[in-house]
Amino acid sequence: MTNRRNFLSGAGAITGALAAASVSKVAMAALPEPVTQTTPNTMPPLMPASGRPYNPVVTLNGWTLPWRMNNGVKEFHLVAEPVVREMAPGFKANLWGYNGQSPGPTIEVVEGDRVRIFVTNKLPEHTSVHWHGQRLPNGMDGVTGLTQPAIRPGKTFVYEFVARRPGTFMYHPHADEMTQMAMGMMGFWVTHPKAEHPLIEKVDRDFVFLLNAYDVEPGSATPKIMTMLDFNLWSWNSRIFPGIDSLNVRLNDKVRIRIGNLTMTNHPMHLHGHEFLVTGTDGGPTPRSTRQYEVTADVAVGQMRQIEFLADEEGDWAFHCHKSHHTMNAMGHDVPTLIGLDHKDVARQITNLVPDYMVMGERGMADMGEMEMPIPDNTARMMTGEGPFGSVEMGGMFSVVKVRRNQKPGDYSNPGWFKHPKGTVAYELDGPAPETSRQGDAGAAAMPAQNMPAKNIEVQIRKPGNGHSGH
Ligand SMILES: [Cu+2]
Repeated sequence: MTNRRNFLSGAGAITGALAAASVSKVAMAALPEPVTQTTPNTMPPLMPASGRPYNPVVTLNGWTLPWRMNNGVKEFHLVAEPVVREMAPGFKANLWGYNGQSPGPTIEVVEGDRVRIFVTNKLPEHTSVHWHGQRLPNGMDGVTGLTQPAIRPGKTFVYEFVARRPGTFMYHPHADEMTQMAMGMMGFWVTHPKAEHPLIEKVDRDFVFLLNAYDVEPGSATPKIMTMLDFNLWSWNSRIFPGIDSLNVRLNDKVRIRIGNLTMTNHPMHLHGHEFLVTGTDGGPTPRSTRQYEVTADVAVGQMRQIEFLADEEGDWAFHCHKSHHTMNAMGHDVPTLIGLDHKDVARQITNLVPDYMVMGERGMADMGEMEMPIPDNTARMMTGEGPFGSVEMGGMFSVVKVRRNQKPGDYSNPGWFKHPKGTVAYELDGPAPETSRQGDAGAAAMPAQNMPAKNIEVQIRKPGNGHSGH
């Protein structure tokens, strides 16, 4: 896609079909200083200081890669390298990533931008970068062996193309993929529209994250790379609950959340308290005729989904994968179901595996969330996260959308727990529970009035579709 103007500009312009390695000498002499990030905190949006204006996204527990303009070309420098990622407080994993973190930094550009990305390989093996979902010259597609030679350790390649269509994309290696994705090599890419777009709404908050998964044995720190399906850590941006930041928004904000799935299974993403529309995929904005209100959207393997909703209900709303074992952290496998069983023999077996293992599961597994069971060093608790009412009993792919009246526009800080208005929290019934009566028993068709709760709570009825005008 190199046009004559770019060629004549002499800014290290590269013809798309040419192998990047053979043309990069001039550019490499002056490649942009790589920027690294090591804090796992969610970084504030990176406001564009050069190039076309846009409304930046916020990467959950991540950041956006700064760029420099070079004769009208946006230049980025990605460094593929081993990193240490704190996946949750008290639990660090040895991963591979880009620029100090896994996932790598989010790349944000504007539709029509000419983009040049330098990729330096500091891994112990070769790699490449595939720009998932992009329209680009075939030789820039990053498939090792097919469209380019592998980037050997210590080498730098240059990719260059025009970000032709706006949307939600990602990047990842197309070289020894099973290892490199199992180790955390991936990143988000957003191409913002250059002008008002009939299918792309303006939003107040725009969050992005990738779904990823690891198999890290309790007590160790390096993922097992031969695992195909049986992962034990289900993460967003290589973080697991309670290590995933909440998504903090202002009441009545229009909120967009973009999600990409680079795990080996699908994830039905479920939002409480609101309905959303799927407004885009990695194929671009969805036609309006296809949009319907949902509270769960499945994100299949290798897919991206962007959802949008009006945050018009105050509170702390759970947002999570609906596969219940994806909202748990590492646990031993092959643990039998213990509910209602005499546990003594099983306890003896488990104790052989983990000394001081607490007997779990006689009454379900909720005990695991509450009690202080000894676990090996550097292991995330299976289900945890303290909430205002006790243990949340969640791990993995779980976070909270915090909708607050007083959250300032552009403020992404955590407002703390929701303060519920009086009379709006589920409450314990005083006195003994009523006798159970079976349906069909004589005289048991209707619940006796004396068993109804004594207190009255205010019930708010909201008509479906209200509050969505202009959404
Ligand atoms: Cu899931």
